[in-house]
Amino acid sequence: MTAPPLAGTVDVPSAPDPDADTPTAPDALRRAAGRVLLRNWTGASTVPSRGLYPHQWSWDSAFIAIGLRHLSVVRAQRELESLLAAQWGDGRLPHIVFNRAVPLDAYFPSPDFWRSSRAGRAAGAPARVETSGIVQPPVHALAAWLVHRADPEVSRRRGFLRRLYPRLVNWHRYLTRRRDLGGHGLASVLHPWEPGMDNSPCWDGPLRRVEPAAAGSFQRADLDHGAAADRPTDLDYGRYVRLATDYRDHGYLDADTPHAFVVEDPGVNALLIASEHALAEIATALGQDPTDHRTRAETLTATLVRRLWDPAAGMFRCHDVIAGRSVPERGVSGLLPLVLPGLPSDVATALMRTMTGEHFGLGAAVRLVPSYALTGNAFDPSRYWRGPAWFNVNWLLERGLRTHGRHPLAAELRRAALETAASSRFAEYVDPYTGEARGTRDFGWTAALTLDLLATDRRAGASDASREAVR
Ligand code: 9WN
Repeated sequence: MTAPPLAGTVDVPSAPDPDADTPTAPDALRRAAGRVLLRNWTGASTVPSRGLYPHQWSWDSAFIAIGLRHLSVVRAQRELESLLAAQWGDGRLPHIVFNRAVPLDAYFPSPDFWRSSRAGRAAGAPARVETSGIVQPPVHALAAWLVHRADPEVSRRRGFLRRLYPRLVNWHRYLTRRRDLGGHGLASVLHPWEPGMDNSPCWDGPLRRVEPAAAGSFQRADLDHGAAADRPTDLDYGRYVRLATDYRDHGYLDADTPHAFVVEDPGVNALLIASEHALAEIATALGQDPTDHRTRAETLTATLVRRLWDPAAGMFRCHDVIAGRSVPERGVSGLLPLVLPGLPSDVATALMRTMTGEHFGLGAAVRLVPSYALTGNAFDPSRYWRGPAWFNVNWLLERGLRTHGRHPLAAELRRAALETAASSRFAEYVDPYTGEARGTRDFGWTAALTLDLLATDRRAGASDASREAVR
């Protein structure tokens, strides 16, 4: 694959020696992370990985922008702008924006599988760029707000929030209106790729209803870059392909597709609420009334707790809408509502107990929170979302711990994430017990969130009074 050209127009610190040893000192780590982001930048956005994921991914871009703001606020703004430029007329933000310079066989499913500009025309797919037709968790308004705060002056001068705000509002409207397929006031996901935790054991039950696409009818590209034992199985892929094909063949129209997979995921909804809080901040900064956003955030939080909280488990559960029952597996998305400031305090306390208890083991069995319960039958420390620890998830939980006042535990988690990012060469994910690298290396959000955690650590260490500022 020919790598798309790098744009050299935005100021980014120069790269350190690529052959240097594991960068442990904060400055060395910062430079090494910056080098990954520099290499993964394509001119308008950042690829998660040059080999395995050579296009722009939706929630990756949000996390990457959060880190990029420490290197170049303009580049961080452009990261989000380029993603939002591919928004569909119905408000959806596609989970992949394809780079036309990349050969079709570099990633599967490629643009000729999704055929968005034709198949998605009725849903308002853009004509000029090819995208996927599904979505990923809505971290974007939160990212936009954090990027703005990094340099409000540059943001104002470029009209950053003013241009993004209506698009972000439409994005949330799509999720709250068209994706409330359960009819209970929460957004549903229609495909295991949508919650971003593709191969979580939480999807095993709901996926059993899906007839897999025939094995020879598609050609995976991921196994060219990753170990088969770390990736989803062919059977899972067959089901992913079937769901995406059915959606495409119904014009990506949510109300018209006979969905075989509909799940309410606590992680997706928690991020929607966190982003709705961010929209309230953005509206205020633009001199507009934030009340609707605040009210929606409160209502969604109450619905999330009412519908997905499992007090006996001490965590949130996914809900299989088609089967009409809660998913018994303990996936880490059930801990993500900890990022919410408006969570009832008994719920927040129970979540933190679960995070540090036998199932997730933080601070005892493991130093980073695994993607699935250590005690679960399907636990596998290496396989995609079935046990390994991911950096974006741990970044969110670190933020949640600070939000709910657990500063020493947050600091420990931060240190563990920083050390592991350094020792794993910014791995995509790691074995939660050993910290050993899994998946691809030089992964975009691992590098970006390293920059953000370094900045948080510096400020948190400065003085107690600075804690508010790091939120
Ligand atoms: C499918 C890009 C993406 C992440 C997801 C992660 C993985 C893709 C894949 O990579 O998913 O979207 O091919 O497996 O699961 O969270 O956004 O980094």
